[in-house]
Amino acid sequence: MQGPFAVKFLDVAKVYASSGAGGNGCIAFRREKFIEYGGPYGGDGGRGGDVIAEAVENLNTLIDYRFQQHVKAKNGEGGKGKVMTGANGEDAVMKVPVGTQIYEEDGETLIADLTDAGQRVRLLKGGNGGFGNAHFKSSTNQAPDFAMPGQPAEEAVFILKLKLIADAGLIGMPNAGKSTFLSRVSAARPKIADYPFTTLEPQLGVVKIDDSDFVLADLPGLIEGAHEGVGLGDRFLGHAERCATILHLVDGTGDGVAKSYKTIRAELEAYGEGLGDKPEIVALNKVDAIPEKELAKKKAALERASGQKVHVISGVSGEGINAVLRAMVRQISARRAERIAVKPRTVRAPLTRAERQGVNFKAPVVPKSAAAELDVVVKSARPVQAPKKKSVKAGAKPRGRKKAAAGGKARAKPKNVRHSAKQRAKRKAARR
Ligand SMILES: Nc1nc2c(ncn2[C@@H]2O[C@H](COP(=O)(O)OP(=O)(O)OP(=O)(O)O)[C@@H](O)[C@H]2O)c(=O)[nH]1
Ligand SMILES: [Mg+2]
Repeated sequence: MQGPFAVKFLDVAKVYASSGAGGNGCIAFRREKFIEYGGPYGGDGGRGGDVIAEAVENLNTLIDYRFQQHVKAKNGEGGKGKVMTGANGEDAVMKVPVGTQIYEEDGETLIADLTDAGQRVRLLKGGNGGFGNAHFKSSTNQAPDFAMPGQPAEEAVFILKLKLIADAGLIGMPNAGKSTFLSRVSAARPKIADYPFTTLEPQLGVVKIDDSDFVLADLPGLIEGAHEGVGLGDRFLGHAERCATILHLVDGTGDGVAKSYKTIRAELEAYGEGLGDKPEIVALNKVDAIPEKELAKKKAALERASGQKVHVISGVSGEGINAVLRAMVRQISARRAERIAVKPRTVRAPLTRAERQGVNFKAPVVPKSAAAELDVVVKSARPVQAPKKKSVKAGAKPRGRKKAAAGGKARAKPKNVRHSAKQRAKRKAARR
């Protein structure tokens, strides 16, 4: 796959979308027996439908949009006589898999990132209906003979890109045993064969271990130079970007396990997008086929190269697999906990007047935890100043509100009292 957006994504689709135009307003006059001067009687046009994108659970690919590239919402109906408003046009809802990103035609300007099932965004707005002539009647124009046309539809081209949302990704050279591992730990049945590049597109499986489960993606094999397009290239690595962890499988039957480990690491670093810093679990695979005297040497070499503990496993015999899965679950749970902590809390609506005045509605909403990290000063509601305390003489009688608080009957504050000229002069003198 070549082209501007071919590099990092498996599933890309181009969609030509247009919203519905608004219906025209109607020009009509009331003409009925026994009703003189019926007057203007034309209704308004209906609204055109919107184009909406919605993430749904049961879709996994964008394949539908390869076959159906045009999405169009219905136009609003024109207004009719008897002041009847035209029907609104139906919205066009584009159902896309969870994890779809919607870009403008350039393929780079992100409009929406649909990461949760049920999430909806309006991509194009339908045109409003035009007013019918009945709308324009007034005392000075009792028989308007004009109406407004409906607003035109909007049109745009969108690029949809799907990144699978897997919790963990399987990375390694071709033939490292990635598909075998996936078929061992999940119900997925990817193709397994003794030649490189058996897997041509990512495969997903749900792994259940102890009380937890997670989604594991088997990604096509990488070879040296993948970031320059050698082999299948690194376009599938986009799917690993959102994983909490990656499981790096190294074929233990081959020579140079450290070298093959380093080759893959170099490809991850070259790909960028933070893949090089992602938590990684390293496993020496196919232990059932490694001669015993070589095992310790290979494990030590791999540990030296990776600088971490290496699991010794076999996708065929099942050896060591549970320990690897548990290590993955630990990293996935840590990431899930992190996400929950960062999720913005629902903000309570300001209740008092002072709170309302203190809210800057135009300010960006930053969750407090994130603000601390970003070193952003989150302005809270303006502090309400505590009333100044007046020194009260000992034994003085409480007056006014204080008297009311003390249980006495407060005198109502006089409103708009007109003072006499003498009183006004006295108050003026006092102010000076
Ligand atoms: N002995 C042994 N053979 C294995 C093991 N895992 C995989 N194999 C064999 O290795 C070969 C390649 O396995 P796959 O699972 O297709 O490897 P892959 O990493 O998915 O390969 P690509 O899809 O081509 O990248 C197959 O012939 C498997 O039978 C293992 O644990 N032990
Ligand atoms: Mg495979």
